[in-house]
Amino acid sequence: MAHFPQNPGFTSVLRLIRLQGDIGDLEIEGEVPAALDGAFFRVHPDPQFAPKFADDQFFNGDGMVSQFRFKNGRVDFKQRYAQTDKWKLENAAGKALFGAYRNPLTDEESVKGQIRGTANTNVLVHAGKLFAMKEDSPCLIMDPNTLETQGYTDFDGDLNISAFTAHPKIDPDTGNFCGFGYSLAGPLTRECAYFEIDPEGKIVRKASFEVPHYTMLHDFGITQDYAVFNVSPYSSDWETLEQNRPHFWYDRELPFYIGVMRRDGDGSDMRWFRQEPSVCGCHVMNATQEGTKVHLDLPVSQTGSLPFFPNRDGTPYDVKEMVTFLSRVTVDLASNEDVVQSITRIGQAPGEFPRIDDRYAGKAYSHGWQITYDFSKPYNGPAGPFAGVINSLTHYNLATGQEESWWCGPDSAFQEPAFIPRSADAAEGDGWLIALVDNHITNYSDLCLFDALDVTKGPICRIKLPIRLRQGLHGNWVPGAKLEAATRSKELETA
Ligand code: V55
Ligand code: FE
Repeated sequence: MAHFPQNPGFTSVLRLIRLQGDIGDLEIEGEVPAALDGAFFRVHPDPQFAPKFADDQFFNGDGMVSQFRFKNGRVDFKQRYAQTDKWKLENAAGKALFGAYRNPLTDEESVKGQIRGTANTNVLVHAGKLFAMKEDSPCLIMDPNTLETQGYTDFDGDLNISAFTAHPKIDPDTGNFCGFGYSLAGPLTRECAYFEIDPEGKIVRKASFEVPHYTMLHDFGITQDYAVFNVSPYSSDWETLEQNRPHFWYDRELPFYIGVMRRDGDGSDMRWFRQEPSVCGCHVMNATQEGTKVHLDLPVSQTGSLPFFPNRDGTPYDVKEMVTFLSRVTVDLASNEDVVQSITRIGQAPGEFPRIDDRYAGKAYSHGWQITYDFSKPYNGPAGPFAGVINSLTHYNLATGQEESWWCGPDSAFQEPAFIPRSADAAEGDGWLIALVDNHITNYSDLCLFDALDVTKGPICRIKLPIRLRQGLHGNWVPGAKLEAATRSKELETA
């Protein structure tokens, strides 16, 4: 029955995994620090059934959530599908019912109007729940200990919006989960919302705004006072959806914008600062405020950086222009002109998947990390998308401008890292970086721990899986105390 497309999106390095299960006491090379108590969660797209269209986008796969639980020097692995409404409907039917990425026109009649989300983009524990997130749909709740799915939530009716972010920020001072939603009035619309959820799970702030053009509003930054957005020249239209072409196209004639609004307002103060000729941004490292200035630090390319969202006019991308360099984009709220003040390169090693010590979200900070492309190094693995290019881990000391990298060797590629503080009150950057290193020759993944401020010495230990996980998107570390609190509150609920 299962005939998956025989093309680079589903074969070789991108072959599907679809494995749910548990492996206790994973094999370890080196020593896992005994004091490390918590879990690393991450997610990858992994279509449950052969897609309706052979050219289906990587971003359309059902979310498969992995949990690596660390305690007493031992690591246990657990992996489950995020059982979205889509997953359940298709599971019952035994086949795909939903069509192309972000295109409801391609769905079967039987599922028209159902939530199309795949929960495949990010996972993070907040208010005792695991939030499994996709930017086109509400927040899916899972149990952070068992990975059982509870279902979509509207936060007791207080967050009645059709789409939730996949790139929240946790305010280190309030513990609030800061997020947004876009395309809220239906496909291709400009309506957006900003919201905050307190540590108990209550909605405490809500604001609305509009983007200058419909776009993929993928990530953002917070500062103490502001929410800071980046709008790239990605957009779409009904003709594109009717013809079932890739949902997003890139039009470099459109401006790039930075949007700044107060976090404590209703959104009516939102200001959009234009940058022409446009550049392209996506993921955010951090945002900071300095007097009347607001900085957004993010990898920036000169043109679209996602090859499966093509140029609107059909011309091929210039590969050199697609490379992303860590940059600081600055706007000045005191200026009367709605233009970006400056874009300055702050990192030399090209890369993506920016991370920080999350205790410094929105604050002046010195340390950032990305997985990076060292084009000078050889690669032994098979050709194809995501193959062998993200081969290094780079630490950027933004205070000194120094950078240090570690190359993972010719057989492997990195997935997104996350930072783990050594202790709750450790200095900024004092701790570990955790990242999957996928070996494309042996087809095993190692979860590696690095000394965050000295990545050059390579992993201090490798936690070895007997399989290779599929290329994923995002994930986060959660301390053990939060997982235990989640267990206790669940026991109370069911007592
Ligand atoms: C991104 C990823 C998505 C998506 C939209 O990295 C944008 C960008 C995994 O899904 O739906
Ligand atoms: Fe992302």
